Amino acid sequence: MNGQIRTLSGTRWCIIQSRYAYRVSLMIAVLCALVMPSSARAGMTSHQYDDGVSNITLGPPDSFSIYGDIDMLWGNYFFAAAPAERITEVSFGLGDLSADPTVSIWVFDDPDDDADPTNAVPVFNTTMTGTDLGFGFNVATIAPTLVEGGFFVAVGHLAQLTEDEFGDPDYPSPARFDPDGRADRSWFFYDSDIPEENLAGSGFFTRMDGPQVPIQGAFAIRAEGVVVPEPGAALTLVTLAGWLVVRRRPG
Ligand SMILES: [Ca+2]
Ligand SMILES: [Ca+2]
Ligand SMILES: [Ca+2]
Repeated sequence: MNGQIRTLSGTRWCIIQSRYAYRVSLMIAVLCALVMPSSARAGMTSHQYDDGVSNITLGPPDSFSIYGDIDMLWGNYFFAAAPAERITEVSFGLGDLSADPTVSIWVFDDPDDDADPTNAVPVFNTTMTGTDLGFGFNVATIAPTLVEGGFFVAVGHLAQLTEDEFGDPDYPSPARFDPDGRADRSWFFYDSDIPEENLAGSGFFTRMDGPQVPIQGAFAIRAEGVVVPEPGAALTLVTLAGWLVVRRRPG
């Protein structure tokens, strides 16, 4: 009898385990179905307007020599994948630089997402030594920086005033751009000291398709990010995981 009871008990246990295993398998399948679309969106994203051949550079005109050194900021306005991204890498092409080759890297989030960065808010900045690599890119790995909707990624450099061999004023031409890229997402700013907290207050700024721009194009500035999972998917995951734990106790 004890043996039969053990057998029956064991059989019943096996059935329960089978049902439990079936339920678990089913729930895992549902879980995967719900999470997979989110995981697919949660991959790396990249943003760029240039085609890899950015053969024109931009710098202050010689007529600016009355102002001395010119602080420059130039960048591209992008839209994050929904609902948000964390930007992890900024890469950029450069032309010739000042004797001090320091460049600054900036990420701004635009609160009204209107493709105009002049009211965008700086959310990340750092500096590094820049190099004119021709069509190659300087690469900056940055602390993951949250952006939502429209955001602006820019590079800054102080264009120092020097003289050429004829004694005429001479500025470097550090901002590399691609005349084949869309110009309506690229902007640049000039001032003696760019007010990054209030770009609209810069002494001069324009979109790269503005009337004062002789050659239009898109700056050779790219950004990479990681999509932030949607809160709804995360909540579903937690809820189902909780259900699995609760159901497991009777087994
Ligand atoms: Ca090109
Ligand atoms: Ca924004
Ligand atoms: Ca704006």
